[in-house]
Amino acid sequence: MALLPILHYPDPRLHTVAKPVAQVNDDIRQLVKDMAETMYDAPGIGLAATQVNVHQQVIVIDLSDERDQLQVFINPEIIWSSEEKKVWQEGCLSVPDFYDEVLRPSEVKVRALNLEGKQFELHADGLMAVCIQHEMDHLKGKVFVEYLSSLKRMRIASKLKKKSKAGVI
Ligand code: K1U
Ligand code: ZN
Repeated sequence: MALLPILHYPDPRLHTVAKPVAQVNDDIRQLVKDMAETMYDAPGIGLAATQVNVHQQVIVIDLSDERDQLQVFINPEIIWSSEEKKVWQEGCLSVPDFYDEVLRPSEVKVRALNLEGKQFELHADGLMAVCIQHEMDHLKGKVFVEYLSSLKRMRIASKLKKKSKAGVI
């Protein structure tokens, strides 16, 4: 297992669009193990492969208090979104120490492959729906700060560049 370095906004590599996984093999299973270790260590509740500079459609999520309920989504697609929308306070391991509100569909149905390459569907609401949409945005090259005003985004980018120069992140 290995801890993978997490890219920080405004790193342009965060805007890379991830490619579908052609085959769920041992390399992908190793990537998932490393991503899970990285997410637990951060700590976070989700992580997309894009954030560790791997541009394949892989997401890990664990919302459990005990940190023992890992959920893996390979080649995820949202096949239904609710009309109803809800605002949630979001954070991001690629935007450390910033949290802000984002409006998204309150429920989604996602189709994906599991670690055995088998297709499954999940109906998600609450934080799970938010987290799936946030992580799927990463796979499309979108960071949650892009939902905020350009002024907020510029301030965040400038603060993170300073922190990065100072070696704080
Ligand atoms: O994608 C990421 O960077 C992970 C991100 C997921 C997320 C959080 C909140 C709303 C939407 C998506 C995080 O995990 S940020 C850290 C965080 O929320 C957290 C960390 C420790 C304990 C509980 C939450
Ligand atoms: Zn994120």
